Amino acid sequence: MAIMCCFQVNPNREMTVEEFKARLLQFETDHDGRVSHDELKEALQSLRVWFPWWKARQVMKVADTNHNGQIEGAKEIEKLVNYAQQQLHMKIHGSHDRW
Ligand SMILES: [Ca+2]
Repeated sequence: MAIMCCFQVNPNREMTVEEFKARLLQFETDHDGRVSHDELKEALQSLRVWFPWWKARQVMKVADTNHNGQIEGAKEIEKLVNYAQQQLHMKIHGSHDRW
């Protein structure tokens, strides 16, 4: 896909919350503003996270607080970011307040 070439994030590099969110939105293919398990899996895969399917499942368990199968809204996304930082050891920083 053409859009992929313009937005490369080095997975070993530190990134901001905004960059992480942008990365997620890149894989948010149905453009409903929410991130499904499959979309999350694709995003994790692109960040070279091991076992992306399983990790995405773990993230959904933690972050999908209303259990609708989608990560949406500031609260759920904040949980997703926290999980990525703490469990996936991604170097994401920046304020969560802006979400
Ligand atoms: Ca949800």
